[in-house]
Amino acid sequence: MDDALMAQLKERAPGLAALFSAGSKAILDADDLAALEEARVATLGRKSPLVEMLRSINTLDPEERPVLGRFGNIVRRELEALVEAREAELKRAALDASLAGERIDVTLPGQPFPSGHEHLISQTMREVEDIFVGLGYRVAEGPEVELDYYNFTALNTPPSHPARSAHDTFWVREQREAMPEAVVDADRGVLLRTHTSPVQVRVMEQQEPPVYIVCLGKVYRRDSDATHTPMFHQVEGLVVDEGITLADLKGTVHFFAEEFFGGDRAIRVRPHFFPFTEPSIEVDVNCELCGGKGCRSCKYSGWLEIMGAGMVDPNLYGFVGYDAEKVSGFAFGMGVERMAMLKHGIPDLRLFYENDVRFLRQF
Ligand code: 2NM
Repeated sequence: MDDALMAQLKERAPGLAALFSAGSKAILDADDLAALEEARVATLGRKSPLVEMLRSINTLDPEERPVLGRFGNIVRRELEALVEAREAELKRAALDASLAGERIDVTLPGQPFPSGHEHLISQTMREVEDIFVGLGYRVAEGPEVELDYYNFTALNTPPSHPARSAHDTFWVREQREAMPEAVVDADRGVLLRTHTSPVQVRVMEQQEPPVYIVCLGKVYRRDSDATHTPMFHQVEGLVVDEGITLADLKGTVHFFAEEFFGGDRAIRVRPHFFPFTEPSIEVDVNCELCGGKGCRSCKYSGWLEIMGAGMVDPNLYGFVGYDAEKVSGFAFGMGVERMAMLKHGIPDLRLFYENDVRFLRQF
């Protein structure tokens, strides 16, 4: 209400002016919607003095009627406008408050999401692979379900060899099932590869020397106890070129041992036997845990056995069409689980396969 109107109201209807002052104060003082509704009922409700006065206007003195009627309606409209304005104000304040309460800070860091990593066996295979790739070797792959021919026959392993027995090998299809009884063909049997060597045979079949390859992957043997699992991982290497000697093998293994285990390492070789190499050796690396004095890890010998190896038996070249008079080569094989155990001091093979994250996340 503007000042001029207020002055007129005070002069000509002081009672209404007082109602207006009290009503507008109650409306403007309401600090939430419930209080406002209370103030509205008190000033503008059916039983409020203002509305009662307007309802009974014809009972008033005829001279006062026009003045009270006109000013009464003005006061009512003004008060209604005040209620509306105050209601909008309070709703706006309530919305602002709830928006402020619900505000999110998009710059806060999110919920941490734990990320996994490669299994230690995969990491170890990658490490070994990198060392040989650094020396110029290629990585070769082949099937895990393999033919008898590639797994045994072409690797100089005769039918009488114990490794071929159902006691040691997982056969998928036995030799006798593969062919009619009359023409038993030992090479048609199907099995889970017992080593990665068949991959090397397949590579030699496919390409002429020089060959510098490593094969990494799963192999399967019918073993299961504290130190053997039916599936484990192997890395094998093969070099065939002109003029390759045992000295090349020893130099390569020494380089590998220092790269893999770190530091200055010594290796030693002992004679051994494998069907596919002649001569064959076993390779040890000096135990760094005890500095060669002897400890549990090296079984008190000062040496850790890390691989089997040898010069490829010239007989093998006949299976793949290489000229044994022109080329020579070496091959080696190692168990990935064993390498990881030696490098990280892991006491039990089974830890690799229990998938206990308290073990796995240490690596
Ligand atoms: C070993 C030990 C010695 C080997 C031999 C061959 C192949 F295919 F060239 F004949 N591949 N791997 C080999 C030789 C593997 O593992 C203990």
